[in-house]
Amino acid sequence: MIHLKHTDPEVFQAFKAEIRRQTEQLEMIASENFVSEAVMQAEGSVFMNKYAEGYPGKRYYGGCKNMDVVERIAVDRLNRLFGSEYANVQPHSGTQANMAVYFAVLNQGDAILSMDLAHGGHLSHGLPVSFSGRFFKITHYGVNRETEVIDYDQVAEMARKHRPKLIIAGASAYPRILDFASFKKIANETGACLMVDMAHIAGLVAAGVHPSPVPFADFITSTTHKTLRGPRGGIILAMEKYSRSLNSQIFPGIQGGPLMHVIAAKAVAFKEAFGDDFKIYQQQIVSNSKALAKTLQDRGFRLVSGGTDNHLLLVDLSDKGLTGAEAEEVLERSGITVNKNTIPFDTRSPNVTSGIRIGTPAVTTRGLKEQDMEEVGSYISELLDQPGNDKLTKDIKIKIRSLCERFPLYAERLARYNIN
Ligand code: DSN
Repeated sequence: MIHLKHTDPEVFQAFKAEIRRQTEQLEMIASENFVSEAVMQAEGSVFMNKYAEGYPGKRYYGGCKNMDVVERIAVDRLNRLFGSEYANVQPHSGTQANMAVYFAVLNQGDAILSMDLAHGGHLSHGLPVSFSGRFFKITHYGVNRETEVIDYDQVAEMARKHRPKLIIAGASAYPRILDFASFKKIANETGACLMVDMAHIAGLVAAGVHPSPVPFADFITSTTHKTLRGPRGGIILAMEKYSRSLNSQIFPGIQGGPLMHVIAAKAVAFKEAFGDDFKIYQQQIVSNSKALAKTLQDRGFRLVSGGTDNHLLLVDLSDKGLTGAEAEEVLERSGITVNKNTIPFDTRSPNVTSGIRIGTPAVTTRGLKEQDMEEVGSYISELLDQPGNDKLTKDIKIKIRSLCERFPLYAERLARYNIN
């Protein structure tokens, strides 16, 4: 980073501070992860210097020979990884991927049935201030008040009543397995298309740790940077019959030039996802999540739906005298990063919330295992049980730092930047 250091010391300082934060704190935001050095090298490369509007073999710029190679590799790997017929690797984000699908299948004012954000859904699935809520008629299904899992009878009932053109399955704060076969049955019965947004669980799906939506969904969208452990970006998978329409909705529909450096990094991440070690990693994410869930439950914390089947858990703090926002702050002070999150039927606003969402993808990348999750779970419970205890905050901060040192991240880089 010698050039950055000399050209722009201010940005270099922020970079150093961020590498220190990522290295010395435990990252437990369910949607975050750490990419490999190879993924970072592909993204921070000359691929970023090129315009390549269009698709391989049909570009609007000269000099795209190497861009074609890299995009074809990414598409081919992605289709092989998930067993899909068609893949588009150009969406800049998950929301762009969702937008392209909506524009391919819907007209303005058409109806979408999707999961309520307050029950674990996503902004781009119809929040009134998102383009999705402004352009389309949205109705939401949610979880059952007792079980806190998706009520497929309610989904079916709502689909029969509202006759959506598109049903969306997928969530950003749902700790249980999604039943894609049931969604498909409902879509078939009511004449809707089915889109699965698998952003959170894409890595689990690739490794066979969560059932695949590919046999059931007309469209699948995802980000590439969560459990899939690639660069920040989006993808679309679909049946071949939608290929022309989706290609043109991405470009020129909603995007210009693809980010070829990101596509190169996506290709590398997809290659990494074929390995046996990636399968073991994904299994470990879930084992770690379950171990953390058990530790917190044993210490008296209530988890939404009573536990987890995937990479995240939602902790209900309603009976702890602490809001989600306060809990996020308390944990951050000791070096544990999580996010406040509404729980189903929350009475507090999304800025305050009654819960926190905790995820294990990033700590599992560092190498933490079940016994380490028990240790982390005990720190979390002590901190949340005694939020005003400054001595405890400091003691646990030291313990978290030493835990992080036991599982070094980008150790080589840290030495190279002479940060210690
Ligand atoms: N913002 C992401 C998350 O944290 O779940 C979803 O896109």
